[in-house]
Parts: sequence; structure tokens; C-alpha cells
Amino acid sequence: NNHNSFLLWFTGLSGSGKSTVANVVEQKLYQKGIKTYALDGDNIRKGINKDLTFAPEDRTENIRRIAEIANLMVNAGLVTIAAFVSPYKKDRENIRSIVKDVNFVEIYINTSVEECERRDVKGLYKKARAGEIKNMTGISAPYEAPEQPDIEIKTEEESVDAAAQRILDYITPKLKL
Ligand code: GGZ
Repeated sequence: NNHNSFLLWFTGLSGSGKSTVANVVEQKLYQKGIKTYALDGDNIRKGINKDLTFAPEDRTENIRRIAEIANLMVNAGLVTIAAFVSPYKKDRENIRSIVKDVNFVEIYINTSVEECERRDVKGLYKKARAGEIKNMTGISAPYEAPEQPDIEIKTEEESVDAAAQRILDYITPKLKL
């Protein structure tokens, strides 16, 4: 088991702040000279997974493929960061079995649906309320919150920088520099 084989997996609602926290974690790792790669909806759902919708079985396949890609990246020596809604408990459990001996860190970005809807950065909640989007997580599709995440971040109570620093503090003692 290579101590640098880390997969930092962010789960949470759309607009919860997964990418925002993940980006700061990536910057902080870069400053330490640690090579990272971040997987997110922009580089995955627009590319390799563009055939997939937000129906439950497609979300499952989305997460499965991402886990396989993350496994390759971690094995190539990158601290890999993945930020996906990943709403199903069984799909997140499946990631662990795909990445096997990789250190899998589950990070729950716990932001209430009320707050995500207030932020509505992309206008998706408004569309979901209007019935223009089906299967919107938190509105018309479930989010199964992690019961025992490795790290839980409440963005309504903690700053982005403090949250990112807490993640750094969790993994740095385990990193081989
Ligand atoms: C949830 C949706 C949906 C629906 C489009 N439900 O905030 P965003 O925009 O950038 O992040 C969301 C992203 C979710 O894709 P994931 O691949 O992370 O989802 S999953 O893990 O469940 O497969 C959101 C946007 O896509 N989006 N429609 N119906 N999020």
C-alpha cells in the first residue's frame, strides 16, 4: 500500500460547495509540491460520461466509471480528488471495493437543501421547482447522507479555508513526502 495513494471523495448536494472546497484543497496540496488531479462534473459528465442522465441507474454507472478512472489516476501517483453528488450509499460503498487498497477518504459536504436552494448558483433548483428538471437531488430525487463520513463539513458554519485546512490536516500525517 503506497501511502500517497489517496482518493479524496466529496459527496453532497448540488451547490453544497464540493468543488469550492475541493479547489482549495488542491491549491494547498500544490503548495506542498504534491501532484493532484481533480475529477468533477465538468470534465467527466461532458466527456466520457456524456451518455449518462440523472436517472438512478445512470448515476450508479456514472460513479462506477469515475471510481475506475480515479483508481487509474491514484495508481499513476496522483492524489485524486473527486467531487460528485454521489447520492446513493451503495454506490459510494462500491467505490471502496473498486479502489481496493487505495486510501479512500469520504468527505461529506453537509449543506442543507434550503441553503443550496437559496444559493442556486446554476438556477437548477428553480427549474426543478418549476418541473423543468426531473430527478433533481434534494427536490425530486433522494440524497442518502453518509452516516460515518471520514470528514464532515458544514459549510453554513465553517469557512472554505478552515474546511480545506481540516482536510489537509487529516491527510498530511499519512502522506509520504
Ligand atoms: C443533481 C444535477 C441534475 C440533477 C444537473 N440532480 O451543481 P452542479 O450542477 O455543478 O452539480 C450537479 C451535477 C451533478 O452531477 P454528478 O455527476 O455529480 O451527479 S451524480 O453523482 O448524482 O451522478 C448539477 C448538475 O450536475 N445537475 N441535473 N437532476 N444534479
